[in-house]
Amino acid sequence: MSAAGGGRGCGSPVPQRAPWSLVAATAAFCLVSATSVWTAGAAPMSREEKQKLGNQVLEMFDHAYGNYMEHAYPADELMPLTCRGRVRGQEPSRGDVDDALGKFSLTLIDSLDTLVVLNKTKEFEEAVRKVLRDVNLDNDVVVSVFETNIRVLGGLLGGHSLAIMLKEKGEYMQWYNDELLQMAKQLGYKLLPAFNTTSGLPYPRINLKFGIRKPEARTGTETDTCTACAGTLILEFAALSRFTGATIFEEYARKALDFLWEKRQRSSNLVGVTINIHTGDWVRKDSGVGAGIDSYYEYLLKAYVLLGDDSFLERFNTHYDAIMRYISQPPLLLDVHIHKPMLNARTWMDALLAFFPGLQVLKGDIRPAIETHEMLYQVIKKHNFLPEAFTTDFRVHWAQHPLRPEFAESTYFLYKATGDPYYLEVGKTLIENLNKYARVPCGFAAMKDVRTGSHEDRMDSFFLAEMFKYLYLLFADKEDIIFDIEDYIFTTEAHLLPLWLSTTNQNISKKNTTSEYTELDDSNFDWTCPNTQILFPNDPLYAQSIREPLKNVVDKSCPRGIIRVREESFRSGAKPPLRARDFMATNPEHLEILKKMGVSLIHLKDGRVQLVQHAVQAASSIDAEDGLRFMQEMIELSSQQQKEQQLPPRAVQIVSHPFFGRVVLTAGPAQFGLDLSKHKETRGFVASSKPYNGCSELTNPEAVMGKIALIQRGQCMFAEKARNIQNAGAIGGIVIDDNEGSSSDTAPLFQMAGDGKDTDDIQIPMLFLFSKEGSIILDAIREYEEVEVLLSDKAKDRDPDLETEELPSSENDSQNQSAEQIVSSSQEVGLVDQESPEESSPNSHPESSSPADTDIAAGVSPSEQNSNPTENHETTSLDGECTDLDNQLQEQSETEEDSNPNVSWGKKGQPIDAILADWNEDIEAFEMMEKDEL
Ligand code: DMJ
Repeated sequence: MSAAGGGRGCGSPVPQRAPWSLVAATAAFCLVSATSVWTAGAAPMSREEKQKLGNQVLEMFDHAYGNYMEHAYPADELMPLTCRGRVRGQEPSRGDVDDALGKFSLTLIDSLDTLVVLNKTKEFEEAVRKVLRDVNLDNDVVVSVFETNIRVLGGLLGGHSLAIMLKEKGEYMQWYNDELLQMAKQLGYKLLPAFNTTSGLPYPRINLKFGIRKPEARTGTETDTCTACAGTLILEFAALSRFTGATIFEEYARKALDFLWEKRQRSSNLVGVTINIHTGDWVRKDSGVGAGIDSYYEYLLKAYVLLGDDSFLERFNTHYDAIMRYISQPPLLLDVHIHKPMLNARTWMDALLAFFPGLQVLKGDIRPAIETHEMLYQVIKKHNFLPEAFTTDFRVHWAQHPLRPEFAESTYFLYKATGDPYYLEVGKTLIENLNKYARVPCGFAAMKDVRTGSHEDRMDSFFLAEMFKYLYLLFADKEDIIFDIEDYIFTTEAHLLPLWLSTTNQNISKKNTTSEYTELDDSNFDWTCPNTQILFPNDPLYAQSIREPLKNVVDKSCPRGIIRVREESFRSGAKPPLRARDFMATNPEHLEILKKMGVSLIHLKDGRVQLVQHAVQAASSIDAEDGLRFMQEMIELSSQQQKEQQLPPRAVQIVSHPFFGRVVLTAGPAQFGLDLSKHKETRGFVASSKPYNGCSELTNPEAVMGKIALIQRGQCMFAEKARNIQNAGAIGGIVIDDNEGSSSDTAPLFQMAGDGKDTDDIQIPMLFLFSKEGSIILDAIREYEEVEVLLSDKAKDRDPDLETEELPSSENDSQNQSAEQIVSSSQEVGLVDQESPEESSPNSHPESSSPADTDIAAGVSPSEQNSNPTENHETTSLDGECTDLDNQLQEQSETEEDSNPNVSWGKKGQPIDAILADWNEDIEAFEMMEKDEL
């Protein structure tokens, strides 16, 4: 293989019409050739250490998969906090995320080929039998076409690919007769009605039983889909066609890709995030490499690798050129507008883009891959995980982390390309963090908030499909895997498809494939697959030398202005457009500019000011676009300001046996009482107050004295409850929602407001839990009587090997914590009035902040002052030097590590057996909870 790759001369242009086999081999060559060339830099990792880490990955997989099989199967996913299956319709809806669940044992199917990669052949054989016996693909459920394709169709095809490989080897799967493939075909036919549009772009959702059109289908009225949703089909559909000889699947997927290509914005060569499936108009005209677009690019390049079709490479290269020109601002990747690509469309990045360095490795463009990966790693080091979204100055924008695998994926590819042991150390950190912060007795729980360390009752199937594969492969040597991984390509869900498919059943009609491409000069191809054997031996410290200047890019970053306008956009001497952060409602010049941009200012009765844009009233189309951007900035600015006025969420950590700090509940803060971000945390046993609503003097003061009182929400002010329990001697209070079934997974958190009077007399900390989280504590009391909790702004580490029972309480801690508050100023906590919480706007998904086209309105603060939110922090301007805040941020990041003292809830020197015994007890406890129907 390497001879083929070397012979091609990867650094030189790709031959005009390369035979597929060379193409595939060369791409694979890019990934493997450098592993042996490392000679200096980060200390090499011994084979023993690598094996140890590989074994750790196996044990973690067993923990996740074993708990799914034992407590959730045949449900689609495991709910690791309540240790039961997630069955659609039986849990409160989580919106779009639930569209992946089709009552088809999703996690089992998504895990099939992981079992083989991890050398669990026997388990694979059993799993395949279970799929064939139990899985029904004909349920009356509306599912996402995209998710069903990548997870279920991909999972079945990956399983089939490895089943036939094993069968051929002669030991396992001898009974196998393409049954998974038959299921895949059945599913493929079920998805086809989604393509019944004039554009050929698929509807985003389909009913597995009733398809699209029938009234029972409850879908088919959608008009929009995301680019990735329509553009991430070709690998699975082509594999299905080539495995079965039924050409229709590949034809449909090609048609959708052709349409997207035709619709690219012709001057920028970028695509938007969402598109109208009937008209082909771009609905969202922002463009990046993360949410909504990501795997469209991935599939263009991989379709070329798998199918050997040059048109896919040409398209990919055209887009890649545009990405590197407009979106890539190393080490950042920032969304831009497709029509005005010099303008950034956002001030934050989403976690999905972490796959991009891996794709760049496949492309052969190693330098920017190293840079972006390094930046992402620093964000991870700061927060233990990659938050769903983070700002250009590396603050948390959206704090959730559903155990996404993209960063591990890129780490694996970068290690393969560079052979730099640094990436093994990165992988080791990922393993440690997963075990330390996400591991719960019944699996691994997604992070609800990376800042507090609180969990969400969720373990997505991609965690098993992807994370364990990439982590295991990172540490594995060739002989650790029972087949040659280089004979396969990874789908976006890390399912394995054999490269030999490219020569099988090639008679697919390509009549729709456009032949009209942008003229490409050869320099486009220079980036394709450089010969890493030439690159790295000459400079074995290559990767390190690229990382070095970025060493402190996250910690030393200055908070930035809202959106950067590139110099080019006003190079001609024209005035830079008015930025939202500079806008002053008292400045006549600014008002004049607003008018030109078609933006009018409305003074509302309550003193607030509203901005409305009517694009048609703008002086010119350029002014209209400036106005649109201004409005988007203003919307972002005002939501940022709102967030900054809100208190961050808090954590309630159950620290007594058998939880030992491993279960962390997301809690809403109070606007009164002890501020947990400024003071050390409060730890104590819990006791229910009587009366339970806490609305009058307690009748059981002896029970709550010195304890944390549990009070039910409702019937009086939060402050009144706090006073009553404080008078009874409680050291803290937890208000539990009386609205049965409510949960922080499905409802936006809020903060408890005071009673409109002076609340300085309330000295104890008060936190709010939704009913589901509250029940976990109430059930624990029923089961164990003595339940101790920790109320804090951030969960403490829970490494069972450490023994400290005492909590950190140095002055440093409180200083660090207040610095943290500044860092975490963009929170997703809504405001509440005293009695009935005002529903705050739900957490916005990275995909959901959509720039409107016209007639958009933004509310701004009543102040007629400069609206720059950074002024709140006396901080810096766009490119200014770091000021006080930066120093605080730096101090904070330096001391944060010191103040992270690995406090454990385990007993001194607890042997592994004891820990396992504890965990078994935990599982039993959770089973009890399950019976109680949390
Ligand atoms: C996976 O399901 C796939 O990788 C998809 O392309 C996007 N990301 C999720 C996991 O984060």
